[in-house]
Amino acid sequence: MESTERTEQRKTVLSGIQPTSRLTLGNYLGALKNFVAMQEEFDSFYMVADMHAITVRQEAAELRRRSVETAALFMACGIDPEKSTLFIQSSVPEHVMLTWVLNCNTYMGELNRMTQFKDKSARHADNINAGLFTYPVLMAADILLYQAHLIPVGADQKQHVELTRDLAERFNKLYGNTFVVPEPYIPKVGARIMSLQEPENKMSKSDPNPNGYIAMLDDPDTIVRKIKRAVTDCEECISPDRCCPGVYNLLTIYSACSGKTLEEAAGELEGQGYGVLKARTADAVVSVLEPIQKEYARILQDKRYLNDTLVNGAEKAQRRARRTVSKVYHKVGFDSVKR
Ligand code: ATP
Ligand code: LTN
Repeated sequence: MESTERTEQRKTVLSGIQPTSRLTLGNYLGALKNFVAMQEEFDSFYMVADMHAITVRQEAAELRRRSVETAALFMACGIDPEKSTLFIQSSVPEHVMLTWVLNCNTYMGELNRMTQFKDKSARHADNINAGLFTYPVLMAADILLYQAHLIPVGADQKQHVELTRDLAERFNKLYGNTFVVPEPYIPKVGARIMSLQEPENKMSKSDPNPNGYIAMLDDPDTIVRKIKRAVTDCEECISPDRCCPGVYNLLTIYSACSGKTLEEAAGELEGQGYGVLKARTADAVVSVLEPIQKEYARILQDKRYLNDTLVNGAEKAQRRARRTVSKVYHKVGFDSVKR
């Protein structure tokens, strides 16, 4: 096993999603869908980022349940544990071991510039904790531990991957070549799905208004209803340029879920009115999500298989992570005692 891993020639992909709430269509189109496609070509590591989740208060029993459910949803979308390494972040302690070293090589000014920190601290003003501030460093550790080349994420995470690149380059310069410098992989269509109610904001699983997002587990009637109610913000204009954010968002969703390009989708719907756009979009979304929901229900019934899969995933991930941590701990001088 070790030797096949060492001779692995393919590039490595890593990404994660926080189990903070029920995942949305934005998480699917911006991230998960690409995870599935990329596992065919790359050596892929996908994790449920439960350590990231506690930057905002979580109830322990709920976090535990959601972490496993999120892993089941990854599998239902097509993440195949035979092809990818699927694991829960907290089950690989090396993430924390590398984080400390990276923390000591990150400047306060760099973290102060992170827009997600500014947004989240405004939304959770009663709990602006140090973890929320240093969260991008934990994310950098997630990536650098696995020597990942490509990071599939939505547009909002680009800044964090750029920070990771800076930290990798800084460390490599100071201590000699240690980390692969990663690149973000951001899809052309679907990198920023917007709220159905306020199309100038990102569709978010923590939106207090459930009509703003489509949860991946919403039933077909709910999906149809939410899309029917979506804000359309201009006269009858269906066009692949972004003149009207609400309409453009629906067109993007239709395109990403039907496999058509934006131009093909706009051409097909031109002159047809928003009723038709909404009906086609709802049909396309239901036909993507319904099979995932059935598979999710099936996987969740076999808790033992699910747990075994996550144990295997953690062991496989840890083998890779340990190699990087040993290298780093040696370089910074943390191996003074020889056992
Ligand atoms: P929250 O909104 O609660 O902060 P989130 O929905 O952004 O959370 P994350 O776990 O932070 O969820 O994101 C997981 C992945 O999904 C990231 O790669 C992120 O870029 C992507 N993503 C999240 N929302 C969208 C969206 N609306 N459009 C496209 N990609 C998205
Ligand atoms: N911070 C990410 C989730 C995440 C992640 C990662 C994504 C945690 N670790 C490593 C890519 C690579 C977010 O979406 N909020």
